[in-house]
Amino acid sequence: MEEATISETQNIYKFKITLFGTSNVGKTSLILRFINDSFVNDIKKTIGTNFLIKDLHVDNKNIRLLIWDIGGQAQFSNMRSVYFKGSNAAIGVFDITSTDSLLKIPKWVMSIEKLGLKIPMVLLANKYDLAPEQQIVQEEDIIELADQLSSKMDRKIDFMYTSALNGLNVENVFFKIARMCLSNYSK
Ligand SMILES: Nc1nc2c(ncn2[C@@H]2O[C@H](COP(=O)(O)OP(=O)(O)O)[C@@H](O)[C@H]2O)c(=O)[nH]1
Ligand SMILES: [Mg+2]
Repeated sequence: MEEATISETQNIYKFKITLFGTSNVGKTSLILRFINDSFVNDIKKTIGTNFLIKDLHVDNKNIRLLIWDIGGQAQFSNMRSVYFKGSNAAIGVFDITSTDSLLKIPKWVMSIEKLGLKIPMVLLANKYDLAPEQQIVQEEDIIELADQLSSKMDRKIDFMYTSALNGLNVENVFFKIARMCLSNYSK
């Protein structure tokens, strides 16, 4: 007799995770790093919206993350409600070499909030593999923004340094988000 797979015998928690942030910050690369443990140097600009699936085992629970990668259209604010609909968590990404990419984050957070989504959020300071002199966004500015958003949103919004290139913190981020979704779910 064949053994039943875990999915047949146990509950799977399904969580939709949406990534947001301006283009070129590394959203697609972070997802590919997490899903395939790979880095592609020349990925084409994400067209449309795609999602990828990753199954995790967290705190003895089976979790399926549906990770949504934003495409060109969702950069337009009128498309965002479609993109964020039903999200259980959101990950905001900026690039430590681009102040503009950090400054774009609050707009996104506000548009998620406007949709009435009280979901967990994490900010990622990506491309941390680059040489320190290439880091233009200062840590104190990141902390200040995260604090401002936290008080506005009335929940803690943390940030983490990541690199899709060398994998720094990539797994940690998704496991952290999965845990946040779980604890939100069981409330
Ligand atoms: N050095 C470095 N480059 C990265 C990293 N993540 C992405 N990139 C590069 O940044 C560019 C934009 O990445 P992409 O994933 O397409 O960004 P997206 O537009 O936010 O999806 C590409 O040339 C990637 O190779 C990273 O962590 N470190
Ligand atoms: Mg992309």
